[in-house]
Amino acid sequence: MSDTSAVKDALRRQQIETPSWAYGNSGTRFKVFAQQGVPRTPQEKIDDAAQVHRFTGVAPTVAVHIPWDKVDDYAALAAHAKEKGVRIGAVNTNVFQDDDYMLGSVTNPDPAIRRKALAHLLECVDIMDEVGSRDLKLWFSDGTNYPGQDDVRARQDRMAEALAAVYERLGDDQRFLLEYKLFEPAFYMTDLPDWGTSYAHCLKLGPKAQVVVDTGHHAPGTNIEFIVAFLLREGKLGGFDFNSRFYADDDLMVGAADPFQLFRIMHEVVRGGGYEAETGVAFMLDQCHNIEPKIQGQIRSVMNVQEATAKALLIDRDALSAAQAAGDVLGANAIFMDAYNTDVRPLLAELREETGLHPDPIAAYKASGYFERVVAERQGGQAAGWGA
Ligand code: PSV
Ligand code: MN
Repeated sequence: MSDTSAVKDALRRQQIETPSWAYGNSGTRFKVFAQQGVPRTPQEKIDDAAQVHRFTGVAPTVAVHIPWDKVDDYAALAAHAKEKGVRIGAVNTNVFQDDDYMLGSVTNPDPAIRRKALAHLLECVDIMDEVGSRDLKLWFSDGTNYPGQDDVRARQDRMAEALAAVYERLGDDQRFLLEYKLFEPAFYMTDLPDWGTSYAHCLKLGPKAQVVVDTGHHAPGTNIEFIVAFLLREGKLGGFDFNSRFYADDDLMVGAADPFQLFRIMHEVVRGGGYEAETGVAFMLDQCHNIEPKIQGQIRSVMNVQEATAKALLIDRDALSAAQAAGDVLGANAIFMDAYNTDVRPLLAELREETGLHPDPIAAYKASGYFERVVAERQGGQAAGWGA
């Protein structure tokens, strides 16, 4: 096993970003269930995110989503976050909820709609300037439902044109993270369906264009850790949108459906140097808590990422390399599994206590009375949710 104090040092440096939309009401196309105490404003979402950081100590940033988190004064929003002990992280764009985007946003056959979509993306870079954000996260729902519906190649040209315009606008310390998704809401063809397509667009543009791996956006059975290893090797892994899935893009809590996959991913991250701050890999959550309490759901998810990371850090790398070089198939696998099967909860509890935190973040959060307080306070107004 690796040196425990080195593992602890590495875990102390970990930063996991939570998404503002995870604190609002969410659901499926069938029903959005309203929960008690849900934030009504971007400020209240930040307040909730600050609780996750308060009890885990490793979630210092919160991603925003425009226009769901639209405010008149973004500098004031950033100041609010600072006051609560967190910062604004990635700015997420939204070119999927306007009627105009029925046939696509930046790939729409209508140039006026393409211009509108691009204007939104550029506006989001203005917001990044105001809140001091490094990352613009681009997810496009663009695609087609029927063969022959539009010219696939022309849509790639339009995508490339929009991405180049956004790239041009980025400041020296800014970058965009380009997401891909196999399907949904488009059911025949998605304009950025896989990592290879995102990678090809990013490669053409330069170092400020990076690929983001949303763990829910692949075909079942896809070897996501291979994608991670490859992108890291190419210097093109911008970050993760963590969540877990049983079937499609389920947006369930990361590490809930397949903790072993999360461990395998974190192993490739550690192996490829992606855990080092200078590589700039952003560890973000992109989840919806449809039926479970939201702040607790985020805390649980952060802990799941920590546990997978701790296990990955515990892999005896020297012994693994030696077994691999010797062609010792079972020996290498045993070293790998040994780390996975280690119960890292005591180590993480100890680490939290060393940093002045309660060893059990969920218990501490529950005992804090925060939930009861916001349930009482957040009366009236419009609870945040999809489209709000
Ligand atoms: C839609 O699939 C999605 O989950 C994308 O992954 C984005 O990152 C997220 O919504 C927020 O726009
Ligand atoms: Mn995502």
